[in-house]
Amino acid sequence: QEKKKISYENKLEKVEHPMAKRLLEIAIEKNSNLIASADILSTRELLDFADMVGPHIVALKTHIDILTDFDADSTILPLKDLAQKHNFLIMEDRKFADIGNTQELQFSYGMYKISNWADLVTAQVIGGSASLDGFHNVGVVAILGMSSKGTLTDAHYREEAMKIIENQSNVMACVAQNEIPDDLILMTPGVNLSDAGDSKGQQYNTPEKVINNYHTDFIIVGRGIYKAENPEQEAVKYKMAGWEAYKKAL
Ligand code: 5IU
Repeated sequence: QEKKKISYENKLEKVEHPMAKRLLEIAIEKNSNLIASADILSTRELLDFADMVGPHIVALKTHIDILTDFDADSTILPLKDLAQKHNFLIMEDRKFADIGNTQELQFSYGMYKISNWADLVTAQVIGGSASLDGFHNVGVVAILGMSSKGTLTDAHYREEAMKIIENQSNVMACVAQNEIPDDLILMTPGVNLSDAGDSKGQQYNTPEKVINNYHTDFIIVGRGIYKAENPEQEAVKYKMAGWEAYKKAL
């Protein structure tokens, strides 16, 4: 490996977005580059999970619309408390993919009112740069490439997507399965220590592989942690694997 990975400290000097700074500061403080994906169906289990893994993660990634019992007071208020208690950001993996006006409505209205509580939101860039203009007081995590088999995010798509990402000041990070320029934060899902994939197109790599090969800043781990018999122990394992790989890649 010739090129070395840039450190979180150095990246902190390059990023502009306040949410990017906060995320990097948490990583440095906690010695963690782990984002736990909580693809969990009930509020009780989501909160228990957040409390268990909270000390070990930089962000909790939610799919708030899969909760069967969502309620702003009993889901969001305690979740925000846990985020503060354990110092992690909340990243709603909404994957906005519409025109700007519709995305703005989806962001602030309906039953989830994402703009009230999310620190980060994911968005496709398929609608073009101006479609992302309406995301205020939040960090947009733009999707550059997907981990699933047969994804349409080929090299040409990614090249055009990167032009949007680099020129859109609301974007604070991107999600991809490849290396990106040093002045952006990279997050990589499709990370698992034991499985190679699932039967629905997901493809996995180890933390070491994505950090070493793509220089990813943050690994996103779902089933590897929340399906484990002891999610807290497993979160520690991924956190340590991620941090060791980071230090080795520097
Ligand atoms: N996710 C991916 N791949 C992607 C994108 C998002 O897996 O390319 I963009 C999401 C889907 C799920 C989590 O919420 O990340 C991964 O979960 P598992 O680790 O359980 O596969």
